Amino acid sequence: MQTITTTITILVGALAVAGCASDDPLPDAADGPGATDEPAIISIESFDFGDPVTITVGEEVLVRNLDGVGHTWTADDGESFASGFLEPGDEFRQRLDAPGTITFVCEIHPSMTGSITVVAG
Ligand SMILES: [Cu+2]
Repeated sequence: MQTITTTITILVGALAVAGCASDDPLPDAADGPGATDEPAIISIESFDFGDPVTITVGEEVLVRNLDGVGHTWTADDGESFASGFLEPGDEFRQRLDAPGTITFVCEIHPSMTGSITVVAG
């Protein structure tokens, strides 16, 4: 009888350890393979491009106009990107291959500015 009690105690102890092990945090899906397939997103909302964005060379940016009026997403350097007129709800996707920081503006509302940094991969 003493032996059975000891065995049960050991089993319960082993289960408790296994339970603790399963509490380890899972790898963040955003860090896994395929994460780079998702573009960085710039949402235009309330006449604001939001916070500066950083991407790696070769990645894409998706600009979404969530406002009820039209905007543009236009690089100040005149060549990196120019979305043209984005109607409310429109999206514009752009891949960027040159490292550096690009400032941009809405040509319709010059007070709307922002920047994106492209870092070498
Ligand atoms: Cu605008």
